[in-house]
Amino acid sequence: MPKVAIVMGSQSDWPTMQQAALMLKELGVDFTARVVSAHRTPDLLCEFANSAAEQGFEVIIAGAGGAAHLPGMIAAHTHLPVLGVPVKSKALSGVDSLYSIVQMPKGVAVGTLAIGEAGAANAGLLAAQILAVSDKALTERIKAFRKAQTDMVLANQTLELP
Ligand code: RP5
Repeated sequence: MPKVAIVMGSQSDWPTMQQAALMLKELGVDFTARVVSAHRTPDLLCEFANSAAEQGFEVIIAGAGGAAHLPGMIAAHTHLPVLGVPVKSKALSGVDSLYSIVQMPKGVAVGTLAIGEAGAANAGLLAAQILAVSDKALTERIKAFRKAQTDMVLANQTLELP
């Protein structure tokens, strides 16, 4: 049973949210991904969030754009940690999504990542880091990922003028 659920408000969020999925795959963390819309499928949202812990999920990644209620509404229905990804919107470039997700009132927490693909990838990474607190093998895989990243930067110091 996967411990991470990736949910998003629309199919159109998948090009962004697949970065979370790719990161989890790279780190060897099982996940499920599905579309759950706060305003188009509100009953599904409640059903999913209310039963997420019973289903065995331990972390939820929720991405949405525009008036992005999804992460906050999911967090309102579950005690599981929710990581919110502001998807870049057409009208306001994701600043609307960011403000909608990040400004949670006191008492219900959403951990908000950066706008767009970097935020989605880091949501996957952070979900893995949360699970790694009680998973030594995953901790080692995350350390190896970080070391490979560091080694790549150190190995490429070529800074040529055109
Ligand atoms: C939000 O509205 C979704 O998360 C998406 O980012 C945005 C636009 O959705 P579509 O009109 O592309 O389905 O609910």
